[in-house]
Amino acid sequence: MKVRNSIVGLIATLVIALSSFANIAKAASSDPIRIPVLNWSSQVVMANVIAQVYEELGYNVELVPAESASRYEAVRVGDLHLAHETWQSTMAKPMYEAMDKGGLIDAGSHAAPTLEDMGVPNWVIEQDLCPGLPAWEALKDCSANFATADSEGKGRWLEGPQEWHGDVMPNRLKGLGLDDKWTVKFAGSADALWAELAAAKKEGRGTVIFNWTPNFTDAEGFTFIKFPTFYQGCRIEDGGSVETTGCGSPIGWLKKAANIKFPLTHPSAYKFLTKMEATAGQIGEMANNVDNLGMTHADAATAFITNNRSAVDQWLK
Ligand code: TMO
Repeated sequence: MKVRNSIVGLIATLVIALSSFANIAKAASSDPIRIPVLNWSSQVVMANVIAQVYEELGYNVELVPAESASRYEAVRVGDLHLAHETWQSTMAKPMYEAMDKGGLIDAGSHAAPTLEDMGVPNWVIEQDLCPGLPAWEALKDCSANFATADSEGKGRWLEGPQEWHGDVMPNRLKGLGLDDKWTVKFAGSADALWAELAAAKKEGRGTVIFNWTPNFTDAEGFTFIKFPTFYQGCRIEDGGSVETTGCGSPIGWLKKAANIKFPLTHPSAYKFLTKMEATAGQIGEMANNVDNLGMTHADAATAFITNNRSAVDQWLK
């Protein structure tokens, strides 16, 4: 009898201990995981992919509108838990600055090399609207074919929103000595870039836009202009001068970052983030689901997970 009582007591103690452990674990992870949402399709779809996987894992998730550069400080102080698409060319600096202050950690890279730069749809080359492309020197003699109503008689570079990378492209034109022939206009959104591609094609006029790879345009044919080779420090923002800032963009990495406490507060979620290594094809697919197929971001994410279930399961192992 006595033995039995003590076994019952032991089991009761264990049950209490286990349930309070479960409560602690639950308390730690009931803080919703805050994922930044920006303004280009693959980033937003990937935010939704991660959110849907985290919900499968039992976490609460919040999608939080954010800006490209300031998001790293938000991750550092814990207002956001992660940044899942960090493009080396335009986001390495704010990420490293947050890391240097302490509070943000590198959560590894995706399996895709990246490039963000100015370029042309392939038909601009096929129609010979700027003989000599993709070499940047060709731009010296063809600007007239790229003038628009808002470009003051110069050729127009349609940049992305200025929030993405400030004055890198206006400085590029100055660095190359092309600013008397070309001018930069900033698009209000990524969609405005895709609208410009369609409009220029329809009107049969030249167009130079900011674009990136991986993207849905990889499948349609887009050629990046070959600028002088990038090196660390060539841009004005990195300490360079007008003599060096004509450099092109680097072929870079695509990284993930997290708040330093994320591995402790949401361990399975952090592990998934580190193991998720999206390929160029997968990132292109995320963008294509929205920009070509017209899905909502949430539906695009669900379709992506269904179509890539074995990869997602691999990232969950
Ligand atoms: C940041 N982006 C991928 C749009 O160049």
